[in-house]
Amino acid sequence: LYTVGELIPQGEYRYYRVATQAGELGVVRSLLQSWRYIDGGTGPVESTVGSGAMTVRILTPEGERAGSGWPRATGMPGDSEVGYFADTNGRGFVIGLGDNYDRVAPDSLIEVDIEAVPDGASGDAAGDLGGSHPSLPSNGAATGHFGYDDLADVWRAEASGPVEVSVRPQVEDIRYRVEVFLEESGRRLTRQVVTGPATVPVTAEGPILVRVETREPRLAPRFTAYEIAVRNRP
Ligand SMILES: [Ca+2]
Repeated sequence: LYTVGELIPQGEYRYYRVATQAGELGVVRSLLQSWRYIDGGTGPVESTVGSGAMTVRILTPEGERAGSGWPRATGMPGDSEVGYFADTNGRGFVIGLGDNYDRVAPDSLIEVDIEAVPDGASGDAAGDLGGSHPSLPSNGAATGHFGYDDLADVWRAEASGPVEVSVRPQVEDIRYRVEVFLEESGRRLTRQVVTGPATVPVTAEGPILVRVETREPRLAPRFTAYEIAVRNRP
């Protein structure tokens, strides 16, 4: 828990760096602790009923808009909002605290939690075909995560003959793309845009790469865990 500690003027922001690893989700909860500050005889004082406000900006280390966007908490003491950032490269992210439309009260709080959201055992799977990829167990399943800034994951699986690739996102109405490639040649065997659980049949001799990519709109992304499996077809 962090207390803002000062009255932040309207339109100004205070920035904080958060260290995360690839495959971790930063969760930033903002919590209002007072009513709106108004001008009194000797400076700003807390009012008795006006809505307080605080915006959390989620940014890349370069200061670009990222993650869940910029949630704004507004209302009475106790009201809160949550922002998120999914780390894909281990460089962490930046929180900006302030508000474009009002002052932010000094006793406003933010709470920062880091959750593990790996692809397979640890880390975040690369989104492109080059490099190394987490392996799916032979004729079995693994768990991955995508959404926010973690837009695509590529998995590797062995195949010898007819198999089916299945993806089952926890958020069932999330829209995403499934592509299957031959690892050796890079040839694409199939490409489908789906919503919710999907099963894609392919036939391959040798390793395949399965790429999943969230198709939610870029500035309003969502995040979900998913189960992915490549199983032999009878
Ligand atoms: Ca991922």
